[in-house]
Amino acid sequence: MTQETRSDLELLGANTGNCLRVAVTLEALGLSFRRTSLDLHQGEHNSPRFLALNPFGKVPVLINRRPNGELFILTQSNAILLYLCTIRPDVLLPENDARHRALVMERFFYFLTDVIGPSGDGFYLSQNRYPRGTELLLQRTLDAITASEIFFEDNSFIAGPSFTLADIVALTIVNANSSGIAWDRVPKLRYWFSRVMERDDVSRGLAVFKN
Ligand SMILES: N[C@@H](CCC(=O)N[C@@H](CS)C(=O)NCC(=O)O)C(=O)O
Repeated sequence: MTQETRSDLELLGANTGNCLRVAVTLEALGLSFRRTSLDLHQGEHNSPRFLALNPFGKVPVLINRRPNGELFILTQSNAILLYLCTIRPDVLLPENDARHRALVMERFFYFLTDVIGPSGDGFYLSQNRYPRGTELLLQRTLDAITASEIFFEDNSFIAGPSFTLADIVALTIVNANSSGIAWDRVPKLRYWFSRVMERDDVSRGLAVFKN
């Protein structure tokens, strides 16, 4: 494991979508954190030291060291995102505008369940050599990305006029599938993607686990 920079927050992970969502969120919230990079190919996520943190043997893991030395550990990427938003409220998730918050959650869950879900299952089938299933789930992922074109008003973000958690969830999976997207069919998505990928916090977050 490679460790960098001291802080009360430590993110253990690798260069995968579930970890990058968290890394971009930490950067977008302006939270300093220590990165611990695990080599999944070397099985570092199955070491006794890591399994003591997350018995499921999966990344990401967030460790929050409290001032009294107590450790608070979270092991699900999307729970980590929501927890981080409570540390810096109203930056990526609206606090007081119930309808805007609901819209952010609607699109946050759209990308998690309708895009990232099939994408993850397709990856699993590809690893287990089911080419037809892999192909079908990739197409389902790309179709759901294409359908997200309806979320955009002119110059807007995924869930309204500001950059939110929904944009972070969307941009990591759109980025991972960018070569398969028929960009000429989704001009609003294309314009949004070019703008979010130019953001410094997004660039820093996407680079966190590039060794
Ligand atoms: N539901 C979990 C999934 C975590 C997950 O599947 N992590 C992958 C990397 S993206 C992993 O650790 N894979 C290693 C393995 O399963 O052996 C989350 O969202 O955090």
